[in-house]
Amino acid sequence: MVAPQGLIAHGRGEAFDYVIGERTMPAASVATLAAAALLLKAEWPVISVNGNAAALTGKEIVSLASIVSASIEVNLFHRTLEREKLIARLLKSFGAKEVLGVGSAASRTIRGISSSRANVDPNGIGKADVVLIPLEDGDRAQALEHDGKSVIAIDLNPLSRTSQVASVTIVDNVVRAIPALIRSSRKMKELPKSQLEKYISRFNNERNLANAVEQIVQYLQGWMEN
Ligand code: PTJ
Repeated sequence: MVAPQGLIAHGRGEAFDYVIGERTMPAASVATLAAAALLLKAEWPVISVNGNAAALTGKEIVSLASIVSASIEVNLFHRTLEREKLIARLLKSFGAKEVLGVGSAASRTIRGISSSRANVDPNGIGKADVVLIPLEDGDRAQALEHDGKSVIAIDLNPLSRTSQVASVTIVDNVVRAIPALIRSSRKMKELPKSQLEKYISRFNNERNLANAVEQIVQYLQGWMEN
């Protein structure tokens, strides 16, 4: 399921996890509330799954999708039909009823994406208004935002292109971020849309990313002093 390059991506993530102290920073918790509100308020929320996300949090992604009524779509950078099928099979084994984006189902092309991540399912990411993209860096987040969608990114690197252009970036490890999103979504599920809107409108991704970097610096300063 995981591309060989996924192992390098994993190591890149681990390096950042060490400098954030392998814990959920306050900035990530703030972003999680905005992300849960966005998912719950969305008309067509979609969770995009790549090899790393499936291997690390496949089970939790299926739970989250059911709580926020999101579709699940496989979308790979290193696309092969074999990997798509393996990932879809894993997600189905965790209870997903439908997994979009496999093979010829990914028949719509999003403009501005240079990789095969541009190919999406017209019934999934193609028509989504909110897309959750865990664990990736690249040009897709910007292209999806240009296509009128709100992107929620989960990325340990607050400086990545994806982190910088998403509507909401959760700077945390997916293995902590998805369970936290599940907890928040469960608590916020019954809130009226006006209340959800407040969580969204009060959130500023640029400011929150600056807070995340500040919290990393504080953590490292504390570490050097001890
Ligand atoms: O399965 P595929 O074919 O779609 O390929 C997926 C990978 C991950 C190989 C592909 O998207 C890729 O090469 O990603 P990058 O460009 O290495 O970016 C991965 C991003 O995820 C980096 O910014 C890492 O910091 C971040 N990251 C890595 N591990 C984690 C993570 N973020 C959150 N949690 C992690 N566990």
